Amino acid sequence: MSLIERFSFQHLVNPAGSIVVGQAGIDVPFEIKRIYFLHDVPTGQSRGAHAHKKLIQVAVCAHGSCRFRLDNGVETAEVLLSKPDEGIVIRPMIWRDMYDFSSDCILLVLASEHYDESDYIRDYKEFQNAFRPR
Ligand code: T46
Repeated sequence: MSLIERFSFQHLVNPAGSIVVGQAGIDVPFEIKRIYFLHDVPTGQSRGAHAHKKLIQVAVCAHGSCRFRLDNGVETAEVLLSKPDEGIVIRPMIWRDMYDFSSDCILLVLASEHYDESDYIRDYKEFQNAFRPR
Protein backbone atom coordinates (compact mmCIF):
# COMPACT_ATOMS: atom_id res chain seq x y z
CA MET A 1 0.00 0.00 0.00
CA SER A 2 1.28 3.45 -0.91
CA LEU A 3 2.48 5.61 1.99
CA ILE A 4 0.23 8.42 0.74
CA GLU A 5 -3.24 6.89 0.71
CA ARG A 6 -5.57 9.43 -0.83
CA PHE A 7 -9.18 9.78 0.23
CA SER A 8 -11.80 11.45 -1.98
CA PHE A 9 -14.89 12.84 -0.32
CA GLN A 10 -18.09 13.00 -2.30
CA HIS A 11 -18.40 16.63 -3.48
CA LEU A 12 -21.85 17.93 -4.37
CA VAL A 13 -21.25 21.16 -6.24
CA ASN A 14 -24.28 23.36 -6.56
CA PRO A 15 -24.82 27.03 -7.51
CA ALA A 16 -26.43 27.48 -4.09
CA GLY A 17 -23.26 26.22 -2.37
CA SER A 18 -21.31 22.97 -2.23
CA ILE A 19 -21.47 20.04 0.19
CA VAL A 20 -18.63 17.63 0.97
CA VAL A 21 -19.71 14.25 2.38
CA GLY A 22 -17.98 11.26 3.99
CA GLN A 23 -19.95 8.32 5.39
CA ALA A 24 -18.54 6.00 8.03
CA GLY A 25 -18.34 2.41 6.89
CA ILE A 26 -19.32 3.36 3.30
CA ASP A 27 -16.40 5.43 2.05
CA VAL A 28 -14.61 6.38 5.28
CA PRO A 29 -12.89 3.04 6.09
CA PHE A 30 -13.80 2.94 9.81
CA GLU A 31 -16.53 3.89 12.26
CA ILE A 32 -15.92 7.53 13.23
CA LYS A 33 -15.65 7.93 17.01
CA ARG A 34 -14.20 11.44 17.10
CA ILE A 35 -13.81 14.50 14.93
CA TYR A 36 -11.58 17.47 15.56
CA PHE A 37 -10.13 20.30 13.55
CA LEU A 38 -7.07 22.51 13.76
CA HIS A 39 -7.38 26.21 12.94
CA ASP A 40 -5.54 29.47 13.58
CA VAL A 41 -2.18 27.70 13.37
CA PRO A 42 0.47 30.46 13.50
CA THR A 43 2.60 31.02 10.37
CA GLY A 44 5.69 28.81 10.49
CA GLN A 45 4.31 26.52 13.19
CA SER A 46 4.80 22.77 12.76
CA ARG A 47 2.64 20.18 14.49
CA GLY A 48 2.46 16.42 14.71
CA ALA A 49 5.81 14.74 15.43
CA HIS A 50 4.18 11.53 16.56
CA ALA A 51 2.69 8.23 15.41
CA HIS A 52 -0.31 6.30 16.70
CA LYS A 53 -0.31 2.65 17.68
CA LYS A 54 -3.91 1.83 16.68
CA LEU A 55 -5.67 5.01 15.55
CA ILE A 56 -6.76 5.38 11.90
CA GLN A 57 -7.63 8.84 10.67
CA VAL A 58 -8.77 10.71 7.57
CA ALA A 59 -7.43 14.26 7.32
CA VAL A 60 -8.56 16.97 4.91
CA CYS A 61 -8.13 20.71 4.67
CA ALA A 62 -11.75 21.85 4.69
CA HIS A 63 -10.34 25.33 4.04
CA GLY A 64 -6.87 26.59 3.12
CA SER A 65 -3.90 24.26 2.92
CA CYS A 66 -1.11 22.49 4.79
CA ARG A 67 1.47 19.82 4.12
CA PHE A 68 1.94 16.40 5.74
CA ARG A 69 5.19 14.45 5.82
CA LEU A 70 4.50 10.78 6.48
CA ASP A 71 7.10 8.23 7.54
CA ASN A 72 6.51 4.47 7.83
CA GLY A 73 9.94 3.74 9.30
CA VAL A 74 11.34 2.86 5.85
CA GLU A 75 10.40 5.74 3.58
CA THR A 76 8.98 9.23 3.85
CA ALA A 77 6.60 11.06 1.53
CA GLU A 78 5.10 14.52 1.48
CA VAL A 79 1.62 15.58 0.47
CA LEU A 80 -0.07 18.96 0.07
CA LEU A 81 -3.69 19.09 1.20
CA SER A 82 -5.40 22.02 -0.47
CA LYS A 83 -8.83 20.87 -1.63
CA PRO A 84 -11.87 20.32 0.59
CA ASP A 85 -12.72 16.98 -1.04
CA GLU A 86 -9.18 15.51 -1.23
CA GLY A 87 -7.89 14.01 1.99
CA ILE A 88 -5.56 11.27 3.12
CA VAL A 89 -5.97 8.15 5.24
CA ILE A 90 -3.33 7.85 7.96
CA ARG A 91 -2.96 4.28 9.20
CA PRO A 92 -1.39 3.16 12.50
CA MET A 93 2.38 3.36 12.97
CA ILE A 94 2.89 6.23 10.55
CA TRP A 95 4.95 9.13 11.90
CA ARG A 96 3.43 12.47 10.78
CA ASP A 97 4.59 16.05 10.69
CA MET A 98 2.29 18.86 9.56
CA TYR A 99 3.62 22.22 8.43
CA ASP A 100 3.17 25.07 5.92
CA PHE A 101 -0.28 25.84 7.31
CA SER A 102 -1.96 28.70 5.43
CA SER A 103 -3.35 31.32 7.80
CA ASP A 104 -6.91 30.32 6.79
CA CYS A 105 -6.30 26.56 7.15
CA ILE A 106 -8.96 24.43 8.79
CA LEU A 107 -7.58 20.89 9.01
CA LEU A 108 -10.47 18.51 9.69
CA VAL A 109 -9.70 15.04 11.06
CA LEU A 110 -12.01 12.01 11.34
CA ALA A 111 -10.71 9.51 13.89
CA SER A 112 -11.47 5.84 14.54
CA GLU A 113 -11.02 6.11 18.32
CA HIS A 114 -11.68 8.43 21.21
CA TYR A 115 -8.74 10.53 22.41
CA ASP A 116 -6.18 8.36 24.21
CA GLU A 117 -2.72 9.75 25.00
CA SER A 118 -1.39 6.22 25.57
CA ASP A 119 -1.94 5.51 21.85
CA TYR A 120 0.65 8.16 20.88
CA ILE A 121 4.34 7.50 20.21
CA ARG A 122 5.98 10.90 20.56
CA ASP A 123 9.59 9.71 20.66
CA TYR A 124 11.08 9.09 17.19
CA LYS A 125 13.61 6.54 18.51
CA GLU A 126 10.80 4.57 20.14
CA PHE A 127 8.94 4.69 16.79
CA GLN A 128 11.99 3.34 14.92
CA ASN A 129 12.62 0.66 17.56
CA ALA A 130 9.08 -0.64 17.07
CA PHE A 131 10.16 -1.94 13.62
CA ARG A 132 13.29 -3.70 14.87
CA PRO A 133 13.21 -7.47 15.48
CA ARG A 134 13.61 -8.31 19.20
C1 T46 B 1 -2.90 13.73 14.66
C2 T46 B 1 -2.76 15.04 14.00
C3 T46 B 1 -3.18 15.03 12.55
C4 T46 B 1 -7.04 16.31 23.12
O1 T46 B 1 -7.16 16.48 24.34
N1 T46 B 1 -8.03 15.67 22.42
C5 T46 B 1 -7.93 15.46 21.09
O2 T46 B 1 -8.86 14.83 20.50
C6 T46 B 1 -6.77 15.93 20.39
C7 T46 B 1 -6.63 15.70 18.89
C8 T46 B 1 -5.79 16.58 21.10
N2 T46 B 1 -5.95 16.76 22.44
C9 T46 B 1 -4.88 17.48 23.18
C10 T46 B 1 -3.59 16.69 23.36
C11 T46 B 1 -2.53 17.76 23.42
O3 T46 B 1 -2.39 18.22 24.74
O4 T46 B 1 -4.53 18.65 22.47
C12 T46 B 1 -3.14 18.90 22.58
C13 T46 B 1 -2.51 19.00 21.21
O5 T46 B 1 -2.53 17.70 20.62
P1 T46 B 1 -1.35 17.23 19.64
O6 T46 B 1 -0.07 17.84 20.04
O7 T46 B 1 -1.41 15.75 19.53
O8 T46 B 1 -1.85 17.92 18.27
P2 T46 B 1 -1.24 17.74 16.82
O9 T46 B 1 -1.81 18.84 16.00
O10 T46 B 1 0.24 17.58 16.84
O11 T46 B 1 -1.85 16.32 16.31
C14 T46 B 1 -3.23 16.18 16.07
C15 T46 B 1 -3.74 14.88 16.72
O12 T46 B 1 -3.47 14.90 18.12
C16 T46 B 1 -3.08 13.69 16.14
O13 T46 B 1 -3.76 12.51 16.54
O14 T46 B 1 -2.72 12.70 14.03
O15 T46 B 1 -3.44 16.12 14.67
